[in-house]
Amino acid sequence: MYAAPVLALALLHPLLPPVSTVEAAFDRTDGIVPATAVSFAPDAVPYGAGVRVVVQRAEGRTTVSMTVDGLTPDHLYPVHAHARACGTAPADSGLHYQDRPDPVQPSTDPAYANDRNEVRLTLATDRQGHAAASTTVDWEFRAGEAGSLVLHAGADGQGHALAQRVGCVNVDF
Ligand SMILES: [Cu+2]
Repeated sequence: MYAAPVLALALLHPLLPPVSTVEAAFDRTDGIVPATAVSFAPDAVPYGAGVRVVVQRAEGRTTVSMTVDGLTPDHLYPVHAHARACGTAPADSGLHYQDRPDPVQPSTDPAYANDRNEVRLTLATDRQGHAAASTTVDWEFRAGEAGSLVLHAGADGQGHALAQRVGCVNVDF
């Protein structure tokens, strides 16, 4: 009698692309319970600012979408997928995740350090401090080798991300 609903679910499931979703507020790094999203610079990423991340995988491709609220108005935040989870120190999230790993790390070779081989987004906030960005790459993450999305402080005149890390969100890629 209970077989029908179970069968229906089993048939439906393969039609839906796997999704992981994170909804969190940026918090301090020294909370009693480690926060899902942390700020290293409350002037750039205020405590309580909201973040939502959706990861979709389908047919070997991965789409990462991100929205933020309550950040600095009219500002650019370069965002990358990093190898490790957020920690209490900005460097804890490690290096950039790369589909084809550059044998020389940290990677600066544009053949590897580019937006096709890495997940890179730019959050451009409006006058209310809201931004949304999305990117799709032609690959899927290797299990357990990426842990976070890191917000950098800004971009230089050439559009390169500044090294300073102002925020971090744990994501199950
Ligand atoms: Cu980065």
